[in-house]
Amino acid sequence: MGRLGALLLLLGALGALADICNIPEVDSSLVQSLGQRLLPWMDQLSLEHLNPSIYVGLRLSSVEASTKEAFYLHSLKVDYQQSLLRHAPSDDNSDLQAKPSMGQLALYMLALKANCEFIGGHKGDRLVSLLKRFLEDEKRAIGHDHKGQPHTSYYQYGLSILALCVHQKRVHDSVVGKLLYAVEHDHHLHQGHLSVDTVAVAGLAFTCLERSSLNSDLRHRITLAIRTAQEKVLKAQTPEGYFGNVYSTPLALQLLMTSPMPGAELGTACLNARAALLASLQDGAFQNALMISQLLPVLNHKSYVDLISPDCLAPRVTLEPATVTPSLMQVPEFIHVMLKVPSVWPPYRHSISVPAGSSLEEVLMKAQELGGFMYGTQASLSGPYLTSVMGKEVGEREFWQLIRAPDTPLQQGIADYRPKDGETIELRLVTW
Ligand code: B12
Repeated sequence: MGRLGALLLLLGALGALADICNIPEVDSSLVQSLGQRLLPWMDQLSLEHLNPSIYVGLRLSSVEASTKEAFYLHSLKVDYQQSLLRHAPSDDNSDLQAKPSMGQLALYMLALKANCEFIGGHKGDRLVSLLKRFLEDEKRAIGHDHKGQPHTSYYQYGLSILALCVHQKRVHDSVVGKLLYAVEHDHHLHQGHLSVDTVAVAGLAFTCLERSSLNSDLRHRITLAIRTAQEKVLKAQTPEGYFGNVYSTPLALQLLMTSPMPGAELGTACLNARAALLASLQDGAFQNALMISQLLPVLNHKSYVDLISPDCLAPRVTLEPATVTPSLMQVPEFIHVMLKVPSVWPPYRHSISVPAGSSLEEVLMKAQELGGFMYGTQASLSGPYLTSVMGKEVGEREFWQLIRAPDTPLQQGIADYRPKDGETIELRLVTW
């Protein structure tokens, strides 16, 4: 073989290597400290706080919360089964709005499978048919012409197809067809910009369908849509290395890790994302339990698609509660945050003084205490979700967007974001 041949062979080999998204092992103490942050959340056992995503994340990780984990699953089962009774079968759709939502039921089904439990029996059948009913309802909301929107979101739609799929439960081709159409015509998945999280979940759902040979009449479209989803995620890589933003990168990596991509610089892209994630971990960006739960599988080379046949006997390192070093009592330093709500009349604008390190939620509380400001929240798996400001509740497809002036949407919610001194935070009512 001539020199040119050898060179071509080498390039070919390198190209083939670059097709795989491989995340080299990260320091195990880093993974453990992430896992430890979930432990306090696992003591909160009310329906409002129970979070099936935490259980799924831990089971797909390299760490375990020993007895706490089993008790947590038990609590999930008790609460979710009870709420299933409230979802009495009827043709009236009003009860579909009741808690838990379609996406939460889907996550609960993923949690059961993460414990290697197959859905079966009367209770299981009920859960499956409820989720299918939710999907049918959402399919109708999207409509024949695909012009409508699901009541929840395409994210929850994808999550539900994925959850049914890992339990080998088939949904109608027309249900899968709506998600395929959305990925093929991506304006449906935008929320102002492309939602990488949503595309990633859709891609994971399609990968599960492909591997489980479900909806085989759609096989060709499904294979293409996996590729399209991967390409969209890759295209959304930022100069720092994130896919979308830091918090969509875990789900994006879950998708990219599941299928090789010939001809793309997948390997390098994933290595860059890993480096960016590690830097953000050092900066303490991952404090939110839901975010940690989506990241832990990635650090263990796993994705939700692995729930098709999970390895429930894989050894995991037992987490010990973190030792808290008592901090010295210090006189708190105070900062000023300007809080602005221009979309109400009269517009609200006040400087609020809070101890340094306070969360945005603490700023809102302080403003409410001072008078002239009101807000309301709703518990969600990501934490408290801001639903009303100055008595103005969000309408259909509206939300209170959190903005750092002049125009930067926050990447964290009110409980996690800690404003700096002199910052202006605007609460803006927008449609999505
Ligand atoms: C859909 C979605 C939205 C929709 C929700 C409306 C709807 N009907 O679905 C819209 C566009 C309105 C939205 C808004 C926001 N979102 Co959002 N959202 C998502 C997404 C894609 C899926 C959420 C979901 O359905 N989960 C599954 C169901 C089963 O869980 P759930 O808890 O029941 O779902 C509810 C909550 O998630 C809530 N919600 C949605 N986003 C957020 C964000 C926060 C911080 C909280 C507390 C709640 C919340 O709405 C869901 C439906 O009721 C996630 C992606 C992800 N990786 O999780 C991002 C995500 C959770 N959102 C995020 C952010 C930052 C926001 C905003 C704070 C953006 C902003 N600057 O204003 C706002 C919330 C502001 C507020 N009012 O409190 C981040 C959170 C990162 C973090 N550190 O925790 C994520 C991870 C996206 C990302 N990659 O940046 N979001």
